[in-house]
Amino acid sequence: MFCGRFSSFVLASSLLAACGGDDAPPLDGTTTTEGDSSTGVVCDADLDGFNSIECGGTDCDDADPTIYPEAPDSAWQFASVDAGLLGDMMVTGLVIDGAGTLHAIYSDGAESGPQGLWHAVQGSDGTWTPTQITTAEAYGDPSLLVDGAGALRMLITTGAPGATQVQAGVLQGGAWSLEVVGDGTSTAQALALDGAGVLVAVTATETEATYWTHDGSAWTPEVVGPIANPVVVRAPDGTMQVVGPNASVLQYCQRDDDGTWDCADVTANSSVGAYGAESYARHAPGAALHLISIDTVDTERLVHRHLDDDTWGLTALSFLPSPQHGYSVVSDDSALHVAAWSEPLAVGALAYAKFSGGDWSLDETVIEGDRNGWEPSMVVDGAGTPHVVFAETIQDDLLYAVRVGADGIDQDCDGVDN
Ligand SMILES: [Ca+2]
Ligand SMILES: [Ca+2]
Ligand SMILES: [Ca+2]
Ligand SMILES: [Ca+2]
Repeated sequence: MFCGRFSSFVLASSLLAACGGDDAPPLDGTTTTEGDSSTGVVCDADLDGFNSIECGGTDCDDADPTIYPEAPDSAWQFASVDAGLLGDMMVTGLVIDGAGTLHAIYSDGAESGPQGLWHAVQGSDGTWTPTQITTAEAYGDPSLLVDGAGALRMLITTGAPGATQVQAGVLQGGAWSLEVVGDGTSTAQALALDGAGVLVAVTATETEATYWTHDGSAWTPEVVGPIANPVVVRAPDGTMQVVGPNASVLQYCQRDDDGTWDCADVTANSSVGAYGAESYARHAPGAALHLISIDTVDTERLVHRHLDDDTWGLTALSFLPSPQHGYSVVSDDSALHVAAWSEPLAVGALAYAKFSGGDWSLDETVIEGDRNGWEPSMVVDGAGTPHVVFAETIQDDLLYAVRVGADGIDQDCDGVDN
């Protein structure tokens, strides 16, 4: 993969020969600005290590050594959000506010003793400033949104396993306040705004999901059904839906106008794996309901289901790593975006994929090798650019990544600038 990435001054004939393939020197093997001795054509005038198309190579004759067939056309750029405090139990959340500012919520993941809950804000220069909110015995995945008044809201699980509670937080006047929503063994699942813009939340025990409506001062519960680890979705017509596993069957529930819930199976057989809990559901693109979940029909894998004309289509996302858990799905008006990481720790990679125009049109690695990407949380801004925060547990850092897209240059010579 490093062929062609050497600076021109280190290009030697031995390196070029090792690169081979499409860009092996054509004709008599000469690849220099001096031209080919049999034709007089200059095959690699820009000395990027790739011969021009005219010489049978794949370089786009750009006269630029930084533009060549293996150059990354779009690149992920990284920044540290908070270095040096991560533990193996950390969780993350990410949201973008009305001013376009990114906010990350995360725990420090300490395995013993209290964990810290943190809020980091990205400044206009791209750097992040963390502030500790509070501490608790442990934290579960935070759900974040910006409400109709522009306030940052959080739903999070606190407490040790077996004695958890769900807390809701709001950032007002620069300070966070937290209140208990569900006590006992409840865990936080998701925050959402309903069709009328009212703040709602879904929590769950191991056997039952509860839907909560916030009237501005108090939370009112409704039982949804025997669903563990649900997600909540607002349909285009404002109807609220909850999806999650009932035992090993994935179920899909809709809220009627009178506040009752009707549930039906998504999967007719047992195919939701132990981590089907990680299912996510979104309405995008268009009006179809799309689910991304972990399924174990053949082997543990991420799958994409989409409800079209009362039939669930199914696509295995074999181009993404099979995560044990930990992936993030978001949508905008035109696309679904997935960030997923894979085990094992030492070689785990973070990957990104995009569904648009009826296809998974893009899949690529965000980070791999000597750095990994656990517990990703993603948002997509108004320009369709994905932003991700994740735990990098090899060098011990909470990292932020953004995909820098079209820049007017077709770096990889495939005819498309993206
Ligand atoms: Ca060239
Ligand atoms: Ca070139
Ligand atoms: Ca390109
Ligand atoms: Ca480009």
